[in-house]
Parts: sequence; structure tokens; C-alpha cells
Amino acid sequence: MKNLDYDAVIIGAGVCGIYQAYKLKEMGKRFLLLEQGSDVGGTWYWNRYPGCRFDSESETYGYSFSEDLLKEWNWTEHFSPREETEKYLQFVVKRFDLREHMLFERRLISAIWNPDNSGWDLTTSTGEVFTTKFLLTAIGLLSSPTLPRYKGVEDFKYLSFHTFNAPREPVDFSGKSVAVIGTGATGVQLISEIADKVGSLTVFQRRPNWCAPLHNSKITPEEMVDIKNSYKEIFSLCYKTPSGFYHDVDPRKTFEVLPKEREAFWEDLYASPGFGVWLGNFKDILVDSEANAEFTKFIAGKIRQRVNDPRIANKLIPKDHGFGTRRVPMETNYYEAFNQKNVKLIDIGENPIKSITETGIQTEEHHYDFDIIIYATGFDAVTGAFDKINIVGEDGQTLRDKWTDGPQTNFGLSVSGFPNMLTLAGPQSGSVATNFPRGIEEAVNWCSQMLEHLFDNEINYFNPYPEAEAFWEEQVRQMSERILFGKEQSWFTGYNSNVDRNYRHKCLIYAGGQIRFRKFLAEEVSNGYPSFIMR
Ligand code: NA7
Repeated sequence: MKNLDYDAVIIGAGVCGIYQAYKLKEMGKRFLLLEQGSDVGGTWYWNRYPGCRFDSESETYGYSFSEDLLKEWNWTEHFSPREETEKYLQFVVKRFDLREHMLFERRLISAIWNPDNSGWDLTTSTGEVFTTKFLLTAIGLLSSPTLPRYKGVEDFKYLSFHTFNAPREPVDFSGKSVAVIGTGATGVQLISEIADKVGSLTVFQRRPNWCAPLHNSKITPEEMVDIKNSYKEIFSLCYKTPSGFYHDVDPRKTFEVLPKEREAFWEDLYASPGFGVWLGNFKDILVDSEANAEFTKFIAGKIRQRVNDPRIANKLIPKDHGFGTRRVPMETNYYEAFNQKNVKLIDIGENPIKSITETGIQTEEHHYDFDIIIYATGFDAVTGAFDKINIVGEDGQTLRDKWTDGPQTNFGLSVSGFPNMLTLAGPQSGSVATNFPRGIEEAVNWCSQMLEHLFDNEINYFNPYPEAEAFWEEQVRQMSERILFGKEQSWFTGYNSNVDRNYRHKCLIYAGGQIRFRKFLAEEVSNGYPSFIMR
């Protein structure tokens, strides 16, 4: 290790990279963290669009590793807005003196495996070169935004941006005529937030999603005291659910319950905060089509109740998939926004967008003038951030080439042919399908334990066997087929109409839940890392 600059280099200063930095510091290793942005925060640094917040209960989103940290930090809303989460991550970095290990405004351009010193040669966008024994990627699942491929996107002469790259300074929407393209979780948050702040809002919807109310509220100082006294139980509860949230499935099946009781249960779920309506529902809702259809009818009824114009309500009701089989956007008055006179819904299935012009959007039927166009059009999810880096492993193969037909990994955490690399929040990982910090703490803990094993035993090289990847691919496939979610087109299953891919449908995450995932990881350790060559 003597010729290398670092024992480990982490890429990315989001939730995952920050925790990995804490662990390496605790281990007393020489490490560096490279970050493309000008500060820490990852997702919470970039997505500066109005309305951005997480859908996890705040007290379940913070790190659990330090009792002092838990005592010192106060959340002010049950579902924290972006600004507060960004401040929290800045606080953590300061609290544990991690900033001295970080370099900002450095995008990793290439990572080339160097067999001569059994390490990685890294080159950044600033032209700096670093060498490291271990490469730890924490580059995010949703960090490679994609714009639509409409003609003229570059031609619009006023303000336009993708939500991920929203301006750092707040945008003044008052009196402006605004277009939003895209109605996924991001578009839904944005539309709800700005509808009453703009002059006029025109929403271009291709496929509607099934949305449900978030029911956010303030956390009072008294509530925060209770939360602090209950952290042990809170994290223990999250540990026991497949998703890492509070919400766990109800053990009953939909049709075992009398219709009246069923309705009452669903009304309660709909009136409760957070993902309970999705993750705390009857156990067959997300796996059985008939059960799913029954609940889907209930939610469709809710949309009809909330939207005054039945034709608009009908457009907002998805027809191509059942509730919860794509990511459920959580909303605050989203449906009510369409009752406002200044909000218009354009169904681009009926009236397709032909181009973006200098002054607005040209559909087949009409030209619309705008002051601002916002693209809430999603991401080249999960693998996109990897594809942007020239990662070259053993035998000169690039990771991009290796994954051309979809990601292949060992537990979503390492890749055969790319030695000494851990993909902390990588494709096919179980941690990425959970309440993110809960899954991430587990993944980082596991990777850190493996790193300690390598350091302690002076192991300079690890590389997973191809057979281990084939085994994991099969696990990913089986879990994806169990649930209705695995059958639908969404970013989880590799769908993005704005990206060319060799594959059309491939589950990019391990959907078996954190309990199963944890078991695989524990067995790997107790059996002495059988899926890796180590030397
Ligand atoms: P999503 O969930 O991928 O949503 C993207 C939205 O943009 C979705 O409604 C798309 O419609 C729409 N879209 C994408 N391309 C186009 C074009 N070319 N024309 C019109 N509409 C388009 O991304 P989000 O950012 O909302 O959410 C990502 C995750 O962030 C979310 O799951 C949370 O975990 C946080 P489509 O469905 O493809 O018809």
C-alpha cells in the first residue's frame, strides 16, 4: 500500500458517502472523499425545486449510529423539507470533523484499475490524479437527470431547468406562466407547492401516477423530546420491517376482511401520515392483482372526490397500472391544485408535444407561451451515474460495457472484474429499496466490516466470482417477479423513455426487502466471504 495516496477514496458526499467517511475516520484510515457539488448533501444538495422533501418520517431518516447526534439534532417537520435535511447533513459533517477529508467541485472522470499497485488511478474534472487501494462509490441512484428528447429543448429563451438542477437561488414565480413536464414523485411535489404561487401553471402529463396524501405537520418541541426518548424503539421497529420504515404490511388478506371493515381500514390509512397506505396495507395488495384492483378502485374514488371536474379527475386516474405498482408520489393538495382556475392539465397522450420553441411548447393542437419551463422528467436511474464515469477494470473492460445488458453485481455491492471496488449504494442492492438511511447504514456497516477484515489480514486484492454474480442476479429476478411492482414500467425496472438501453425491462434493485438482504450479507461474513477471491 506504500505507493498509494489513500487507503480508500469515496465518491459522493450524500447520505451514504458521509456515513462511509465517518466509518473510515473511526477506523483511522487515510481516505479522501470527492464530491461534484460545492458542498455536502447529495440529493438534498442538488434538488432545489420548490416542494422537495422526503417521504420518510424525519426521525427514521436521521443516522442512528451516534446517540450524541440523536440528542443534538431537532427535526422541525414530520417529513423534513430539503433545506432542513441539507442542514442536517452539514451538521453531521461538522460534528464529526469530516470536511477536512473532502474535496468539492471534483467530478470523477475516470477510475482505472492499476494491477501494478493493486489499486485505482482516479482522475477528476479538475485534472487531479489520485491513487487509492479501495474505491467506494456513493454516487446516488437518482443523480443523473434526463431531459426529454423533444426538438428545441435548447431553444427556449427564458428560464428552463430540470428539477435536479433547479437554480440555487429561489425562483420568483409570482405572475409567471409556468409549464411542468412530468408527473412522477418530483413533479407531484413541485406542482402542489407552486400551484398557488404562479400566475398560471400548465401541467404536461404523459402517464398519471397513483398519489396519496402525505399529511405532513410540524414537530413541536414536546414531540421532539418524546422522539428523542424513543429512538431505541424507533430504530428497532424500522429494523424489523422489510422496507426500513415504520409501516409494515397488515397480516390479513384483502378479501378475508368484510367490505365495511376493509373500507374503514383504508379510510384510516388514507388519513394517516406517510407511506402506510402503500406499505402498511393488506398483505396481498402489492402481490395479487385482484386485491390490488380492489384497493385501486378505492383510491380512484378518492381522486374523484377531490377533483371537481370529472373529466380532469378521469385524466388524473392511471389506467395502465394498479396502485403501488410504481413508486407512490406523496402529495399535499396535489389533486386540489387542479381545481384552481390558474392550473391546466394537458394530457400529452391526447395532445402530444411536438417541440419546445423559443417561447414555449408546441403541441399537436396548440402553441403555449411560457415564462418558465420545468422538466420533472426523471433520471437515468441507478446505473446512470456509473455510466458517466470511465470505470475500467481488469482486462481493460469498462463497467459501462459490462453492464450494457443490465447491471451484474455481487449483492449490489461489488462487481466481478472490478477489484477493490465497493458500490455502496449500487444497482441490485437491497439497501437502495428501503428507507434510504436505514438501508445505507447496513450496507456501509457491512462494507466497513469487510474493509477491516482486508486491512487486518493485509489482503490487497478482492474480486467477486462471476458465479456469485449469477447467483445474485437470480435472487434479484425472483424477488422482482414476486411483486406486481416488478412487472410495471418505472425507473426501478430500468424504464426511461429518454435513454437508449439494450434492455427494456430489468429490475435494477433487490426487491426482497432488508430482512432477506441482511441475511445474505450476514451469511457471507460468517462463511468467510466465499463469494470473493481475496489475496
Ligand atoms: P420519475 O418517477 O421517473 O418521473 C418522471 C416523470 O416524467 C414521469 O411522469 C414521466 O412520464 C415523465 N416524463 C419523462 N420523460 C418525458 C417526456 N419525454 N415527455 C413527457 N413526460 C415525460 O422521476 P421523478 O423525478 O418524479 O422521481 C424519481 C424518484 O425521486 C422518485 O421515485 C422518488 O424516489 C424520488 P412517464 O411515466 O414516463 O410516462
